[in-house]
Amino acid sequence: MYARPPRYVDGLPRPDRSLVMGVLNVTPDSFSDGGRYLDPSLAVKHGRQLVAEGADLVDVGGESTRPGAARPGVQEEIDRVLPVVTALADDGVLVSVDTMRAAVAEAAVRAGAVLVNDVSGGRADDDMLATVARLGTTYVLMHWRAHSDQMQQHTEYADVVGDVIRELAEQLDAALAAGIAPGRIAVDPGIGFSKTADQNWDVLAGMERLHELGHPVLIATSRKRFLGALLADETGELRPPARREDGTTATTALAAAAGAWCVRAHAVQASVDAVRVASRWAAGTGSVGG
Ligand code: PMM
Repeated sequence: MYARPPRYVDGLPRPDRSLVMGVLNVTPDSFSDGGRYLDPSLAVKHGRQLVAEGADLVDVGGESTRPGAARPGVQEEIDRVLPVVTALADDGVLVSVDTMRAAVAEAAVRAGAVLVNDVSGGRADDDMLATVARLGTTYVLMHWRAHSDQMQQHTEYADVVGDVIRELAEQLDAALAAGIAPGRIAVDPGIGFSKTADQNWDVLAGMERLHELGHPVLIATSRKRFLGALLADETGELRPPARREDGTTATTALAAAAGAWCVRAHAVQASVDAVRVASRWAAGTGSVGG
């Protein structure tokens, strides 16, 4: 059993359960919701819906990170996310911005975002860590080896959990050296990023070891391909993203039980229910055992 890391990230809510971050991709090509919310008014409406279902945070992204995806220009990414971040933040929603770019992070934080969710953990843009430090915002630092068009060519590990922890520790050192406050950093092993399906399962099975890093842990499994592969039909056809929801609810509950600080999900209500169940299960009534 590994020591639990700090349960909270400074500046964010502290419920007695894992937080739930709702996914809002303002992209033409994300694997699950790509193209549905490119119109800002539809995106804002969906963001409000995620909050109504219980999302603690809404994660607005303007770049698809699915394997092989092409990158938008910086201005294009800003133009996608900014109206949505602004409208939701003006409503009082806690908005996180899913970006690898310092300029996008800065524009979003100035428009009211409270968290920068960087799937490259500071590795894609040399200005990111200093920018986050200067803005004084909270930061999700994910394990990352390469951009989406290359990432599945970087899946060699001696011991996937140990290697992810070591590489995350290096990224954390850089973030702290850049001046980001330790209490404002969460870590994420990057399920599906430079990992095969089996490696994703190994990381999840070893998730409690991530607590060694001493930072709250975010786990994002929602509708990902490794669930589609597990739940493939008898011909080997992957289960499509929209039908990976029950599998996602299961991984969410298990991640919460293993001490995840936050889970990231497309269908928020089921994930909120799952983390509430996990929290209540862990609390018991105090009358069992002895
Ligand atoms: N996965 C996606 C996007 N953003 N952010 C974090 N912190 N961790 C992840 O694993 C992650 C992420 C994949 O794309 P999606 O938005 O279509 O789920």
